[in-house]
Amino acid sequence: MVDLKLVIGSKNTSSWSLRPWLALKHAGASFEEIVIPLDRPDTKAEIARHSPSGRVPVLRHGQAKIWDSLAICEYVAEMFPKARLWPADRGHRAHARSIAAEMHGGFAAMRAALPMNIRLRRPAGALDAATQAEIDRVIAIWRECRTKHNRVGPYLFGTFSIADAMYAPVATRFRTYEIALEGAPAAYVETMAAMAAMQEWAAAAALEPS
Ligand SMILES: N[C@@H](CCC(=O)N[C@@H](CS)C(=O)NCC(=O)O)C(=O)O
Repeated sequence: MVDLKLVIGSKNTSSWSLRPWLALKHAGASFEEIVIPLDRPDTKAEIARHSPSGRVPVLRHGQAKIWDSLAICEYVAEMFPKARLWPADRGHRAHARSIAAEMHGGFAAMRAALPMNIRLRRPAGALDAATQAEIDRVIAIWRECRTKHNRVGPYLFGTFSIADAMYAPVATRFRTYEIALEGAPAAYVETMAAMAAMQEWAAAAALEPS
C-alpha cells in the first residue's frame, strides 16, 4: 500500500493546497488527507508539526516530506507516470512548466486583491492597475494554450496537466469575483468548475466552518 499523506489548509481558502490535491486525484492516487484549518490561533503550531517551511501543502510519503505545491506536483508526476501530469511533447512540456512556474512565482497583486474563497460570490468592483494587468496576463496565457490545444481536449494542453492544477485556484477566483470573460477563457473556467475533483473539493469547502 502506498503511504501518502497530504497535509493541506482549509479547502475554502487554501489555494496552494488545491493544486497538488488535484494532481493526486488526477493520478488516481490513494492518499490520506490532513486538513489544518487556517486563520486560527493554533494554525501555525499545527502546520509546524508537519511542515519544515511552516506552510501547507506538505506531502508525506513514508518518512519523506515534500513541501511546496509545485515540488509536490512534480513528485506526484514522477510517482504516477501513467497519469501524464506533464504533456508528452517536450516543447509543450516546457511551455506547461513555464506557465506553471509563472503562476507559482507571480501574480501577487491578483492574489492579494482576489483571495481564493470558493463559497463567496461577490463582484470584484473596480480593480487596481496591477491586478487588472495580471488578470489580462492569465487570460492571454489561457487563450494561447486553448487555441493551440483545443483539438485535443478542453484543458490548457488538451488533457489535464499540472498547468491546470496550478491555474485551478485562478479559475475559481474568476467565478467568485465575477471577472468578465468571453470565448476560450470563459469556457476554460467552466471546464475547471465541472471537473469531478473540483466539485468534490468545493463540496468539502462548503461544509467547513466559517
Ligand atoms: N510557495 C508555497 C506557498 C504555500 C502557502 O503560502 N501556504 C499558505 C496556505 S494557502 C500557508 O501555509 N500559510 C501559513 C499560515 O496560514 O499560517 C507553495 O507553493 O506551497
